[in-house]
Amino acid sequence: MKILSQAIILASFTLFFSSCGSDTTKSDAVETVVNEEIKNWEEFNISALGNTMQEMMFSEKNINVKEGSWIRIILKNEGIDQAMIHNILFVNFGKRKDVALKANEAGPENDFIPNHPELIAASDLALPGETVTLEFQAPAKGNYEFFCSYPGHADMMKGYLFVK
Ligand SMILES: [Cu+2]
Repeated sequence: MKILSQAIILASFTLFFSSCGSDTTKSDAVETVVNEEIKNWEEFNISALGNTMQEMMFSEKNINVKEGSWIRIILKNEGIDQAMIHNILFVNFGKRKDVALKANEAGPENDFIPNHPELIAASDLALPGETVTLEFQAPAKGNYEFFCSYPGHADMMKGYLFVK
Protein backbone atom coordinates (compact mmCIF):
# COMPACT_ATOMS: atom_id res chain seq x y z
CA MET A 1 0.00 0.00 0.00
CA LYS A 2 2.81 2.37 0.94
CA ILE A 3 4.76 1.48 -2.19
CA LEU A 4 1.67 1.96 -4.33
CA SER A 5 1.01 5.45 -2.99
CA GLN A 6 4.65 6.41 -3.54
CA ALA A 7 4.42 5.18 -7.11
CA ILE A 8 1.34 7.35 -7.63
CA ILE A 9 3.11 10.41 -6.17
CA LEU A 10 6.07 9.78 -8.46
CA ALA A 11 3.80 9.38 -11.48
CA SER A 12 1.94 12.61 -10.77
CA PHE A 13 5.19 14.56 -10.37
CA THR A 14 6.46 13.16 -13.65
CA LEU A 15 3.24 14.17 -15.38
CA PHE A 16 3.29 17.66 -13.86
CA PHE A 17 6.88 18.42 -14.79
CA SER A 18 6.72 16.97 -18.26
CA SER A 19 4.11 19.69 -18.96
CA CYS A 20 6.43 22.56 -17.92
CA GLY A 21 9.85 21.46 -19.06
CA SER A 22 11.72 24.80 -19.02
CA ASP A 23 12.04 25.25 -15.25
CA THR A 24 14.75 22.67 -14.63
CA THR A 25 15.92 23.98 -11.22
CA LYS A 26 12.50 23.57 -9.67
CA SER A 27 12.08 20.19 -11.30
CA ASP A 28 15.42 18.94 -9.94
CA ALA A 29 14.57 20.08 -6.43
CA VAL A 30 11.27 18.22 -6.42
CA GLU A 31 12.92 15.15 -7.90
CA THR A 32 15.34 15.10 -4.95
CA VAL A 33 12.43 15.20 -2.51
CA VAL A 34 10.67 12.37 -4.36
CA ASN A 35 13.82 10.24 -4.35
CA GLU A 36 14.16 10.81 -0.63
CA GLU A 37 10.60 9.60 -0.08
CA ILE A 38 10.99 6.38 -2.03
CA LYS A 39 14.13 5.28 -0.17
CA ASN A 40 13.36 2.06 1.59
CA TRP A 41 14.81 2.54 5.07
CA GLU A 42 15.65 -0.37 7.34
CA GLU A 43 16.32 0.86 10.85
CA PHE A 44 18.25 -0.93 13.59
CA ASN A 45 18.68 0.05 17.21
CA ILE A 46 21.94 -1.40 18.46
CA SER A 47 23.34 -1.02 21.95
CA ALA A 48 27.00 -1.14 22.87
CA LEU A 49 26.93 -3.05 26.14
CA GLY A 50 29.40 -3.65 28.94
CA ASN A 51 31.88 -1.70 31.02
CA THR A 52 35.02 -3.81 30.72
CA MET A 53 37.15 -5.11 27.84
CA GLN A 54 35.91 -8.61 28.72
CA GLU A 55 32.17 -7.93 28.64
CA MET A 56 31.80 -5.26 25.96
CA MET A 57 29.68 -6.26 22.96
CA PHE A 58 27.03 -5.15 20.50
CA SER A 59 23.45 -6.14 21.32
CA GLU A 60 23.01 -7.39 17.71
CA LYS A 61 25.17 -10.06 16.11
CA ASN A 62 23.39 -10.28 12.75
CA ILE A 63 21.76 -7.64 10.61
CA ASN A 64 19.62 -8.70 7.65
CA VAL A 65 18.54 -6.28 4.94
CA LYS A 66 17.22 -6.38 1.40
CA GLU A 67 19.42 -5.28 -1.47
CA GLY A 68 18.80 -1.69 -2.51
CA SER A 69 17.51 -0.64 0.89
CA TRP A 70 18.96 2.15 3.00
CA ILE A 71 20.32 1.22 6.40
CA ARG A 72 19.95 3.41 9.45
CA ILE A 73 21.94 2.25 12.47
CA ILE A 74 21.14 3.96 15.75
CA LEU A 75 24.00 3.03 18.03
CA LYS A 76 23.50 3.68 21.72
CA ASN A 77 26.52 3.45 23.97
CA GLU A 78 25.11 2.00 27.20
CA GLY A 79 28.52 2.02 28.88
CA ILE A 80 29.19 4.23 31.88
CA ASP A 81 32.93 3.61 32.24
CA GLN A 82 34.86 6.45 30.56
CA ALA A 83 37.08 3.93 28.72
CA MET A 84 34.02 2.61 26.86
CA ILE A 85 34.14 4.61 23.63
CA HIS A 86 32.58 2.95 20.62
CA ASN A 87 31.71 3.28 16.96
CA ILE A 88 30.48 0.93 14.26
CA LEU A 89 32.19 0.20 10.95
CA PHE A 90 30.90 -1.94 8.08
CA VAL A 91 33.49 -3.70 5.94
CA ASN A 92 33.75 -6.37 3.28
CA PHE A 93 33.66 -9.95 4.49
CA GLY A 94 36.91 -11.20 6.00
CA LYS A 95 38.43 -7.71 6.23
CA ARG A 96 37.66 -6.87 9.87
CA LYS A 97 41.20 -7.47 11.14
CA ASP A 98 42.81 -5.58 8.23
CA VAL A 99 40.62 -2.53 8.70
CA ALA A 100 40.93 -2.66 12.52
CA LEU A 101 44.72 -2.57 12.19
CA LYS A 102 44.53 0.48 9.92
CA ALA A 103 42.02 2.07 12.32
CA ASN A 104 44.59 1.93 15.12
CA GLU A 105 47.07 3.69 12.84
CA ALA A 106 44.47 6.30 11.84
CA GLY A 107 44.34 7.24 15.51
CA PRO A 108 42.06 9.47 17.57
CA GLU A 109 42.58 12.45 15.24
CA ASN A 110 40.63 10.47 12.63
CA ASP A 111 38.18 8.95 15.13
CA PHE A 112 39.84 5.59 14.38
CA ILE A 113 38.34 5.59 10.90
CA PRO A 114 40.97 4.61 8.31
CA ASN A 115 40.96 5.47 4.63
CA HIS A 116 40.58 1.87 3.49
CA PRO A 117 39.20 0.33 0.27
CA GLU A 118 37.40 -2.42 2.23
CA LEU A 119 35.53 0.08 4.41
CA ILE A 120 31.86 0.57 3.46
CA ALA A 121 30.53 2.91 6.16
CA ALA A 122 31.60 4.22 9.56
CA SER A 123 29.82 6.04 12.37
CA ASP A 124 31.16 8.76 14.62
CA LEU A 125 32.46 7.78 18.04
CA ALA A 126 29.89 7.50 20.83
CA LEU A 127 31.07 8.39 24.32
CA PRO A 128 29.43 6.63 27.29
CA GLY A 129 25.73 7.47 27.28
CA GLU A 130 25.81 8.93 23.76
CA THR A 131 23.89 7.82 20.69
CA VAL A 132 25.18 8.14 17.12
CA THR A 133 23.35 7.46 13.87
CA LEU A 134 24.86 6.02 10.71
CA GLU A 135 23.01 5.98 7.40
CA PHE A 136 24.17 4.32 4.19
CA GLN A 137 22.85 2.41 1.24
CA ALA A 138 23.07 -1.36 1.51
CA PRO A 139 25.93 -2.76 -0.59
CA ALA A 140 25.33 -5.45 -3.23
CA LYS A 141 23.90 -8.84 -2.25
CA GLY A 142 26.35 -10.71 -0.09
CA ASN A 143 27.86 -11.05 3.37
CA TYR A 144 29.65 -8.27 5.24
CA GLU A 145 31.03 -7.66 8.71
CA PHE A 146 30.69 -4.89 11.24
CA PHE A 147 32.79 -4.04 14.28
CA CYS A 148 33.94 -1.31 16.65
CA SER A 149 37.26 0.17 15.58
CA TYR A 150 38.21 1.70 18.92
CA PRO A 151 41.62 0.14 19.72
CA GLY A 152 41.29 -3.31 21.26
CA HIS A 153 37.54 -3.62 20.64
CA ALA A 154 37.35 -5.30 17.21
CA ASP A 155 37.60 -8.88 18.47
CA MET A 156 34.82 -8.43 21.03
CA MET A 157 32.45 -6.02 19.34
CA LYS A 158 31.57 -7.52 15.99
CA GLY A 159 28.82 -9.03 13.89
CA TYR A 160 27.59 -9.72 10.37
CA LEU A 161 25.52 -7.89 7.80
CA PHE A 162 23.63 -10.05 5.31
CA VAL A 163 22.28 -8.35 2.20
CA LYS A 164 19.68 -10.52 0.46
CU1 LIG B 1 34.03 -0.32 21.11
